[in-house]
Amino acid sequence: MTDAPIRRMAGRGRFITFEGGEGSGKTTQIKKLAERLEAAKLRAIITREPGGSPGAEVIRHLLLSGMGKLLGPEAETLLFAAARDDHVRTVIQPALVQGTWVLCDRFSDSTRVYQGRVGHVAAGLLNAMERVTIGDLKPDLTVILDVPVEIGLKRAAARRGSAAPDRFESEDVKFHQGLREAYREIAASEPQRCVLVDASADANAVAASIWTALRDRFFATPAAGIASTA
Ligand code: T5A
Repeated sequence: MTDAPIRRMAGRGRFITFEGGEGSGKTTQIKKLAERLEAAKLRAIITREPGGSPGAEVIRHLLLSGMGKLLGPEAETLLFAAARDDHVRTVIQPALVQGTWVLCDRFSDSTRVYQGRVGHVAAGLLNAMERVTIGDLKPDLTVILDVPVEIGLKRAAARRGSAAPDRFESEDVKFHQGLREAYREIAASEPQRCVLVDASADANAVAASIWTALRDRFFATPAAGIASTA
């Protein structure tokens, strides 16, 4: 595919988050996008949640092992928030300030969906946690990968091989269906920030849709903050 001229952008880097249910292909697509940005001579880092910084990776281990679940939904939510706080302060914000693009595998929408919508943690607690951990930091673009639950779970199982399913993969199909619906609702309610991408297609077709969304938002017009031709 030929791209419209990609131009270097001045100032703060762009913050792009990837969301979706289990096995929706976030990791695969983030790598493809990073390669594409690198080819366009834009500096980008890949990171993830929970985790992404040394402190947050320790908490990730606790959460995915199921330890957080034993503490109850509110305490588990606080652990996600503690990990996010460290990740935002030590990795995401410094990179954005330096003009680096940040591609993040899951962010606050995951908490809204997994702990809030499906896990029934009260909105008041989620709002308070967001104020503390992310403040005004909103993704410039959130790519929501939408795939039927059975396809996503099959992909996740194939990738996992003989390893045991983690804390969330082991939830029932109704839980995963709820995740999908909640993500679709977020995409519909925040079209400025979110793009819903059909992730059941092959990986290169999905990557092409994501690139089109990026191009339209960030590279199409001088008003989008373009400084000079790369
Ligand atoms: N969580 C996270 C919360 O509950 N609250 C929070 O606030 C946060 C931040 C993290 C878990 O934590 C929860 C959500 C999660 O359950 P994780 O290990 O990081 O867990 O796992 P996930 O984010 O769910 O990611 P997965 O690794 O399961 O899946 P991905 O990254 O979406 O998918 P990917 O790219 O690894 O692909 C899976 C397999 O499918 C193939 C790949 O090759 C791979 O084998 N694949 C495709 N096959 C066919 N067609 C395509 N288009 C394909 N794309 C990928």
